[in-house]
Amino acid sequence: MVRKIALEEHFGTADPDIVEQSREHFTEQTWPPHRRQLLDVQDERLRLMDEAGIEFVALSLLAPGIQGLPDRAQAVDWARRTNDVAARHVELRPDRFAAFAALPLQDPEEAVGELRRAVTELGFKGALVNGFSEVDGDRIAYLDEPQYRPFWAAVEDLGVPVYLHPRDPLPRDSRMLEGHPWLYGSAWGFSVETGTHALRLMASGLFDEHPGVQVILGHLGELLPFNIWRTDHRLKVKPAGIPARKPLREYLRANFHLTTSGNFARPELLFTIDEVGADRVLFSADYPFESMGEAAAWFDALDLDHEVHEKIAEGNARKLLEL
Ligand code: GRE
Ligand code: ZN
Repeated sequence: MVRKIALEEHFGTADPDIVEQSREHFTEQTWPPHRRQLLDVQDERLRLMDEAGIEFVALSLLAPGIQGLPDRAQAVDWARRTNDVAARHVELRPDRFAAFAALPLQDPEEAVGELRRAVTELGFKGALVNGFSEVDGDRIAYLDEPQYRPFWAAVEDLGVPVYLHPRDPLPRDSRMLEGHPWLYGSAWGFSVETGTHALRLMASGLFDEHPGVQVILGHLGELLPFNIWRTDHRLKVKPAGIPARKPLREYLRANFHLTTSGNFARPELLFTIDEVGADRVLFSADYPFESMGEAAAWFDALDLDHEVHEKIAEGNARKLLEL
């Protein structure tokens, strides 16, 4: 068994009642066990980690989490309370758990304050943000927008990574998916939404202004490694006013880390290593939406060079999270 660290592993809380956000991804039969697994941190989760050889996990709130709360005051309150829950779990088992903060990005100043509190007072290792934030009813805000530059400055200053985790696009913005419910969620929509958000970050010039920022993407990079060359290739013909100074592929190779969460496919992994390098690929499962056992059995059996296998299993995570 290969000793591993995992970075996209979710929990939920019943107080505040945010766990119900995940119900829509399951059937009547499959929801109760997944609800139980989201609420559990110290019991079944630790047993499954032991069985899978996952020594250490960075916990994060489920999706869309705080990003899905259009009421600012509620977003601020629930972010604090769910971060306090995560902090208590880490305090009980600091040898097995760390945490990524949930942030009320509906209010950029509050988000910076909560990130600073989480990192400097609670010892969190970064933040996990579930894509765009719903703000005051029907507005949505992406992280490349100018009101978030102070947030990114704080991220760079604190030296912690931000995990850009999927969420679904809103139905009103999704004529492309309309009438085909299977195109929503983790089967497809999550990756298109999140990969597009990541391209917006790259093109915005964010990483020219804050070259120290590191963004983590799950699911082997949300389709980007396979298409980034072509994106740059076509943008040479028509740059369309992009503020970024470099080809986007350079940011993918300098400002992103990619995890194996929910994408347990050998050719795709080898391709991703080839595209961004073995130092930027990290093991993860995506529990409890995915099985830690399945992720680990696939990963452990890979015929990778020993040094590469070890880096992806835990070495890269130790460096990135300063463990
Ligand atoms: C995820 O966290 O990636 C996830 C969900 C819901 C369903 C599937 C899935 O939040 O992978
Ligand atoms: Zn996830």
